[in-house]
Amino acid sequence: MKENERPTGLTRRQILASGVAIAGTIFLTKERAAAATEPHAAGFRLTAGTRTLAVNGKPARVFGLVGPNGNPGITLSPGERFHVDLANQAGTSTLVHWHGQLPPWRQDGFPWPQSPPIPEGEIRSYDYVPIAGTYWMHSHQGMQEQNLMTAPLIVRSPEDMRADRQEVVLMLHDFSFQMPDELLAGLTKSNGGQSAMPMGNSMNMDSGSMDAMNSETMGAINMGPGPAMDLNDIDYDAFLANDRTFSDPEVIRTEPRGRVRLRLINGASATQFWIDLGALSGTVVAVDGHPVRPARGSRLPLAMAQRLDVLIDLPGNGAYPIFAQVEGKRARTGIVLVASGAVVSRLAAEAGENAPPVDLSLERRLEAVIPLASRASDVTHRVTLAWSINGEYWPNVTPLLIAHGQRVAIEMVNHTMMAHPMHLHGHAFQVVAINGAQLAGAVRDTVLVPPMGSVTIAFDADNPGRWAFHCHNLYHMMTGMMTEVRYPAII
Ligand SMILES: [Cu+2]
Repeated sequence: MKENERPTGLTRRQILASGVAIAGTIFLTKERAAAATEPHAAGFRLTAGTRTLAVNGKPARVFGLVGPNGNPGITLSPGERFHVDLANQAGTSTLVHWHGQLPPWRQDGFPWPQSPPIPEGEIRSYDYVPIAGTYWMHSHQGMQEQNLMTAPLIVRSPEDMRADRQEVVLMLHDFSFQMPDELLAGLTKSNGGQSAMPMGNSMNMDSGSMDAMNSETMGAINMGPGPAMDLNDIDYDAFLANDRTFSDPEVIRTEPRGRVRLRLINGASATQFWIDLGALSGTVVAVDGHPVRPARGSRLPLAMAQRLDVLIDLPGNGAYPIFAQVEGKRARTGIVLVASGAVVSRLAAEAGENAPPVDLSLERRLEAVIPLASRASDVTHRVTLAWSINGEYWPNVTPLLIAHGQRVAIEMVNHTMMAHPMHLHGHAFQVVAINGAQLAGAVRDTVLVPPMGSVTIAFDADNPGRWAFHCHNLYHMMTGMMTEVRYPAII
């Protein structure tokens, strides 16, 4: 393990005093908070550009989103507006979505005719009141997300500032040296007489035809009795944690018995992970930025686009790897928390056995700290998921029309043997039923709908406009698994 570019042997207070910045690590102090809440006449500068990473010893040209301090993304202090000037220097048009945030719809970063992509060389300004928590940003233009046009978007709460915990952001990616359109073409081409994923047609993808899929290419695993379940559309070259593979992981210095808030972001395009805290145990305190009642665990499922905030109190003066293992595979990535002075031994790039499919075991245990107000739904939309939504493929879709002020429920019924992480733009919803069993679950923005199962979400229609509602598997979205939720404002 190389860590020669990392400061060593410093205590947390020495680091604070020296002003040394450690990548991926932010220490909170009252002074810093005060400085950061001064008004900004101009917006924060966020630059969409390109950069070169070393992946498996080879150079890889990727996109990036770099904030005002030269680090990926944006971190806002309590009370700060999301006042951002997004400069496009990516060499191509782009548009960035502030995933999970609740801006007016024209600022959402989705390529509607009313909010088209930003041409190369131009700047677009955004200004809205953000909601606190662990969020992220990603291009919603073409398949740029796969080429790492993604970054953290952290909005701190006053409680975060008071907590005096070391914040560690861990952002996950899947990486291929192939271009995304080649990966997509590989998925959608004919596969032994069966189309792996139909494009823009009404092919019936019921469980029978799914069972007949080629299990080698689709990564299907047999779950014992019953039909095979499909995982991992793409065979990636690497999995990245904060842009690094597990052969050369980011090493984050902590104090002995340090107190950490781990902000986990699954920014992967088509990969779900199990977060494995190794020898540590953690307490989940927020999902998708929204607080939940504390839930303890050391192995935590993380679907595409979801986030987890986990409090970890280090038990001593050691080196503590945080693993993220790909579902259905032995491949893993991660970072290492290292208390001062501890020796880091080399970590195996693969786990001993395949991880199981990411499931809803954690989702069922979650309970929002601030649930929706108690109220019956005014309308329930039932949508079927089958690589399409209600049998329609984006952009040839019929919008789900709702009305401003309604309590809306959406029951999503999955007719495939693959789980789909469904994301609604511009709203926080509560998970209110899983496979027909009611619960008062988490408030969040992305939820996994299990194979052949169902999930019902509820939300208040309080942010009128046009909102994308889609599967967050990039390849499923690109082949049409997206629709629109639309309602005009009551004036
Ligand atoms: Cu999907």
